[in-house]
Amino acid sequence: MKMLRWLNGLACLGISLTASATSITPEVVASGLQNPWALSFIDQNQMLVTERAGRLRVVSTDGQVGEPIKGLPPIQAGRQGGLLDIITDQDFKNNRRLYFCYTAPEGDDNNQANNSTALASAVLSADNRQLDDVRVIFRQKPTYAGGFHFGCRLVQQADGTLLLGMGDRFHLSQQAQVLDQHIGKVVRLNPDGSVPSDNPFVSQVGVAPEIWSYGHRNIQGAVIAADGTLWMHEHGPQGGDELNRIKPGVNYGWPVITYGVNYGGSTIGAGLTAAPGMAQPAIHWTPSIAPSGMAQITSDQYGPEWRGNFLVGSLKFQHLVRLTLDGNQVSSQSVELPNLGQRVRDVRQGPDGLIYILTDRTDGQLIRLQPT
Ligand SMILES: [Ca+2]
Repeated sequence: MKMLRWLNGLACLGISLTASATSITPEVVASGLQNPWALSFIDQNQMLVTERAGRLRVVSTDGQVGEPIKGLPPIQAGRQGGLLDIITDQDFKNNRRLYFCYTAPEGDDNNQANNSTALASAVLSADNRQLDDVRVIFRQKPTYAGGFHFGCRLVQQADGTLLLGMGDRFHLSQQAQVLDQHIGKVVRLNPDGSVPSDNPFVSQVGVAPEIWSYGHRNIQGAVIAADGTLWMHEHGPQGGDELNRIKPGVNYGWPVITYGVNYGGSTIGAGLTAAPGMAQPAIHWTPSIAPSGMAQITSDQYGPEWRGNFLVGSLKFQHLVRLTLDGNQVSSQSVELPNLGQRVRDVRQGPDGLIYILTDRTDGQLIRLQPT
């Protein structure tokens, strides 16, 4: 029934559902991960995996799960918050540096009610057991006493700059349109946390210089495509989940325009779906799929039909959505792993060209997608 409604929702968008010649089989690599949130490979056979409760482990492609890595900063885990995304520096092989975002208590006191999304960098010890030189390089301002909408997806561009997508803290949605702080924003930072001189608002008085784009609700997936374009998806309220191509200085509209409605069905604001000066999404989903995690397939492992496609995890429908892009538009989408039966939290391509996903439950799994 749910699926039927979802398919009807897609039909309303006029986007065709394609049948796929490729089929994939999920292969469980590791189990027993507690609400794993993100993975990032550190070599051919090993990856870092975050657990939302505040642990970081090395997991290998043959299924070995390492002990928690020491040296994480104070993390306020609870509700949607905790240790969230992680990526390795583009020069990780030489500098062992990584970046992670998480829910940080205000100050360093973990008893503080106020918290915010923070971004830290650290160096992973040669034996993979310890984080050294841990530096908190950014904190979302203002802090807030809440447990929802931390966003927290992170990518590094070829120029080394970091892009962090955040959320609106659920109760602060109006501030996504206010530019003197970081609620509902994407920010761009140098690896040391300083502000790049070519950020779109650096010369504007009264605007937070870290801002790259704004008007976001809760960003849960980010990819830099092979052509260098940046894409992020975000949760809508009831309906109206979006995938956007992210460009500097652009207003993505939340909460002024949205294809969703309030929980319960009332309209949001004036009930607008479009307005001057506000970007339209590349695709939107009603009912919500609750996207989480996203990867572009750049390998040939799944054949030419899938090469270049995006794979988006769905928390709600417990499957993957495969998107074919045509420039700035999505030309088709299809459901993959319809019988997975687990909430998909993260989706990444490994060095072997295969896709790895994490599932969100207390006995979460690392799953490799084998082409068949
Ligand atoms: Ca939008």
